[in-house]
Amino acid sequence: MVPLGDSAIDQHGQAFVVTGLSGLTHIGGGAFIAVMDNSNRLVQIDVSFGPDGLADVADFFAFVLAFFTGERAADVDGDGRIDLDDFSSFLAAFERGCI
Ligand SMILES: [Ca+2]
Repeated sequence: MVPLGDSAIDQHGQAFVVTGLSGLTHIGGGAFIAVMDNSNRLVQIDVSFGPDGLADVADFFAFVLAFFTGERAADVDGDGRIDLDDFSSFLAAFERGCI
């Protein structure tokens, strides 16, 4: 699991901070487009999956290790803190098979 960054580059090469996203739409392959809330921007997200595309025990152990070592990858909700909300969010996503 790799967290999304908190910034992106626009079509003019200018960096901007990505805030809340919604309206996620698959546009083909591993590419998705989301609407950045309270703005006039669309953000493209490129996603890749493991060979089987499913969450598995290796993903679970990778998250647990990241959680207990305080790695940024464990900040599932992206609020800058690693806490039980992240663990709960991860477990919910893991149960759905999509982390
Ligand atoms: Ca967090």
